[in-house]
Amino acid sequence: PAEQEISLKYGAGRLGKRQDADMKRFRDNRLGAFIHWGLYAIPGGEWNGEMYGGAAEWLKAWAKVPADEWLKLMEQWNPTRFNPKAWAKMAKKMGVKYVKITTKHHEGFCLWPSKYTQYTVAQTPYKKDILGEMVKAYNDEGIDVHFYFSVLDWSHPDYRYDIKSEEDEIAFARFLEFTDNQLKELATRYPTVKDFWFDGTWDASIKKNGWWTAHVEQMLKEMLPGVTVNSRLRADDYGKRHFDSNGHLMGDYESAYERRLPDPVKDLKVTRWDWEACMTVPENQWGYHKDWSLSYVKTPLEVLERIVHAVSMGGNMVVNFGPQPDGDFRSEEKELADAVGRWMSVNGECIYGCDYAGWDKQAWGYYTRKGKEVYMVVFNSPYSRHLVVKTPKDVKITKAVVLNGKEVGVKETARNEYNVDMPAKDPGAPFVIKLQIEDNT
Ligand code: JFZ
Repeated sequence: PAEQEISLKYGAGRLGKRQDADMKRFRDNRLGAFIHWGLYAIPGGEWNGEMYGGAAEWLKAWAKVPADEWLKLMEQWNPTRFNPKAWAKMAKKMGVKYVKITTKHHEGFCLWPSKYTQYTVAQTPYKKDILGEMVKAYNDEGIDVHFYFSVLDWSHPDYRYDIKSEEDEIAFARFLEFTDNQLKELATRYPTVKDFWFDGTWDASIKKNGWWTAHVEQMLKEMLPGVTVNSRLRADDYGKRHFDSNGHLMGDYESAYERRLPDPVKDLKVTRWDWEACMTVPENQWGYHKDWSLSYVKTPLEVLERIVHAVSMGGNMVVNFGPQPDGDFRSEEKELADAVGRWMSVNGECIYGCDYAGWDKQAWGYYTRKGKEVYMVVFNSPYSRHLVVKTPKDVKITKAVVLNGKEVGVKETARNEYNVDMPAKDPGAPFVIKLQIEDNT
């Protein structure tokens, strides 16, 4: 660390990207699915006859439902149409390489039979370890499983939003021990888990216990060598989150891009670290909500563009699903998964293992890159039928081929400027042109 930096006990443990095989796998996967599933799926945004437009997984807060009343929903947790193999096949077909599962959301209900609380799937009519069933089914399809875990826990009497008294301190210390136990339990029961994605870490109580966030990261890494942890877990000695007081990223990848993405021209700084964005399909619904007419629902095309946008800037994209209480997916989500999968099966080469290309963004779309292969992902076809490409100094284009299609013409129009032709027949959907280049930089 440079001299002007302050010394931190709980700051970034590492400078720059992790370069080991597990991190490379995380990064190369690029496309993931989020599964938000919990008791909130049962009311689906409706409480006592009233429909709430806010995020369905926050309904307990919107409708001001006391914890004990909310947790009675456990009596109704019985997803009779749940078919983990079908879930895994759906993910596989969509082309996602990993799935992030809510092991426990803010409500406190655990999808695994935790021995540290009574609020688990084991105490419902379903009884079985539903998380274990998911982990096995996804892993059997070769899909990595990541765990979402909310530290904030509305079911636990020892949780504190802030520490204002000695009593708070004692209660919260018990809570942190409970959380450690749950995390150790998850790491022990499901040793194939590749990643922990922490949430619910924004409260003053946690910011005042930055040491604990560093401890959790270390504990999980000792138990599960190679495991990755998101930046959202972390706070430093001064309660600074994601990036420490010296501006260095904590955890292995940045996880603050939520329902938004960095600007492809102005925010290129993100290409210096690993990051993962996540998105909802309606405006802001993670858990199942009965009424999707309450907000704008993104089309498959808009979802695809966000996936490509993230990868073009060296990030991952996680697309959210909120399964129904019966264990099936709503038709809109099935159709979306199909549409994304159809595109990925033709064009996945420009996503998996790809990174920021380092070329100036053009209005027709995005570049991605894998070593010497540069991909043009075209979302906006120009009337001129020429796709303008500007290459960095000493980089020449020698050939352009449509992925799973024909070669297209390339004309040099000025130094380091080219016109790449559109395919003869307009594909009518986003398409990818792979460039062969001569790189003498
Ligand atoms: C959190 C949760 O509250 C929400 O229910 C969902 O699980 C989502 C993935 O994560 O919501 C957040 C957390 C962080 C930000 C925004 C919403 N943020 O950093 O902007």
